[in-house]
Amino acid sequence: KVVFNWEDPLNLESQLTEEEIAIKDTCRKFCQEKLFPRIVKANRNEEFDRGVLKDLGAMGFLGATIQGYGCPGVSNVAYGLINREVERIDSAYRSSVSVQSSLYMGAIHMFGTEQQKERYLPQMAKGETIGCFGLTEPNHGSDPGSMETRAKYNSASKTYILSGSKTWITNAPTADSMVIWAKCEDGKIRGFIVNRGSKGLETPKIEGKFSLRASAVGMILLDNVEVPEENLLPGAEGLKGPFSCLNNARYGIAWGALGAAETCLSIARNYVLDRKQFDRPLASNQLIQKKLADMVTEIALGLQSCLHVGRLKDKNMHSPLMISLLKRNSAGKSLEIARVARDMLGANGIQDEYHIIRHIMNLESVNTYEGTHDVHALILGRGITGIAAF
Ligand code: TGC
Ligand code: FAD
Repeated sequence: KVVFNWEDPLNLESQLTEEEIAIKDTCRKFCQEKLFPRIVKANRNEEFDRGVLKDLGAMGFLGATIQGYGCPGVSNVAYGLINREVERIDSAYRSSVSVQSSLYMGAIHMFGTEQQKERYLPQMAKGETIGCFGLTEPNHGSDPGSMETRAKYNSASKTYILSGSKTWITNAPTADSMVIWAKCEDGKIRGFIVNRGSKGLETPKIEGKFSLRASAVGMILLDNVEVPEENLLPGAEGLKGPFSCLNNARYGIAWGALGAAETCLSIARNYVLDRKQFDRPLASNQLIQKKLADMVTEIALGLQSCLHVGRLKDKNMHSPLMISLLKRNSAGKSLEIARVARDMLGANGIQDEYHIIRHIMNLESVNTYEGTHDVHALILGRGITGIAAF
């Protein structure tokens, strides 16, 4: 007889390979033992810890899908499972994985020269150096195609001069190296590797952030920063450069956000089983049970769709629209699940020792970055109707 397991109601485990199960279990143990004990304090005090990236790197969780350059070359499903385990603890830690793996390392791996890959990827895989990805600007968030950052070629010095500003950049204040997207004189967007220490480069931290408090987010100010021509990523031309990196990061977020929702579900379930009102456990009320049933259903269906697209991705049979559908669904539903879970804990739900309020605050960002919930609706709307509404 098949026993119903509320933590894995559709038996996702049975659809994973032995290697994927081993990666998931190792990652879960690592996250619960090494990351969980740090997070309440890190979030409360707004502390970003470089040691987290080193620890993740030592475990082989950075740039995990890349073959070679010190990376293990695991499946896209395994990458998703890593994101899910890390985000069970906190979206800020998963953000570090997304930015380092999919956005920074992904850009260099997909579009860089052999020399760039050999120089940057192995250190980034170990978490010894930190990368970031500068696309968003103060005046251009959902519409990066209108960016104002410019790159001008100087043939005498064989350098590009970058000027402009980027904002809301994860890891910017601590990054050793940055992938910056800028418009060249021919009007085409290209990617450049800009290293810390470059003259004219500043990366102020954005203060007063009440979401993803365990990650450092900042601006990148480029005042005629000179970069050698060998820092151009030669394989990327036009917006499809940054968007190709975003496809991979958005796919990982789709798994990750559901990990945060699973944590909220589990805390809420334990709470309503323990807590008595009107002389009986909260869990014995129909309203409470319906909420749990809705959460379990959305998480299970969401994970199945992530698994499905992950398998298609491994065969290169996915499309960016599938990923928009997943990212929008997972981020939006996980935020809703976290809010319902918070409500089930009453007043205790707003206290950080119970974790759910932290996940809600984080998921607000997750629902906004890498394309807002509504922008992904518009991407899907264009796919459905053929009409761009943005
Ligand atoms: P559009 O005309 O649609 O496309 C321009 C060119 O790009 C190609 N393209 C894609 N290629 C690969 N993958 C995708 N997903 C692609 N989407 C578009 C497209 O084929 C075209 O190529 P070509 O050769 O014809 O030139 O461009 P648009 O300007 O109309 O775009 C509109 C829209 C809404 C799709 C787009 O701008 C968008 O996605 N906006 C959202 C912005 C966004 O996601 N920003 C993310 C910043 S990074 C971040 O948030 C990191 S958070 C980090 C963390 O996890 O902590
Ligand atoms: P806007 O584009 O100004 O949108 C504001 C509102 O208007 C949203 O609700 C949006 O859905 C809506 N809207 C926009 N256009 C339309 C339209 N045509 N029709 C209907 N509604 C519309 N960026 C990076 O490049 N790198 C990073 O590492 C990075 N990290 C981030 C970390 C955090 C914590 C956060 C919060 C953001 C980060 N971002 C990063 C930026 C992120 O990608 C942008 O915030 C996001 O793309 C939205 O842009 P915006 O904030 O300028 O909002």
